[in-house]
Amino acid sequence: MERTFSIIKPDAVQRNLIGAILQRLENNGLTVVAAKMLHLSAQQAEEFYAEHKGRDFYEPLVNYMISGPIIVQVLQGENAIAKNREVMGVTDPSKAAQGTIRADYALSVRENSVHGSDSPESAAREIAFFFTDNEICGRNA
Ligand code: RTP
Ligand code: MG
Repeated sequence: MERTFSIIKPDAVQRNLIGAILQRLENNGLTVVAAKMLHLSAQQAEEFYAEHKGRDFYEPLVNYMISGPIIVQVLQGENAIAKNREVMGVTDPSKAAQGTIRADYALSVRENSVHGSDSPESAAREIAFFFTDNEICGRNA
């Protein structure tokens, strides 16, 4: 069992897609073991995406991520990190495989509906960024 960190981003929350996205994740063997809704501050968004600081898309990305509430969650399952990325589809929805969340729901490369950790190291960092151990309800991964 593995854990990964997932965000349902502002564009999806705003369009009432929380349920549709969770359905996709759950249908693919991912179980929600922690979740909350919050509205990021600019400082939190800048820190969360610090790895992209200096890239041309960094500032618009931060502004988008603070444009409305998001759902942050911990998903657990077999190969959860790779499975979540597979169900999400690639960053650019026009290049995402058919049937993926981004192909079906994302609006643009930036407003792409979901986030998923890309490695065990980023999953650990991102989970700890938003959750304490006792907020995570699954069995130990
Ligand atoms: P994420 O981290 O959100 O799961 O997405 P990702 O790995 O597929 O994409 P990443 O390269 O980490 O970029 C983080 C987020 O920045 C926005 N972005 N905009 N060219 C652009 O305008 C651009 N490129 C990336 C997206 O919201 C992307 O998910
Ligand atoms: Mg990424």
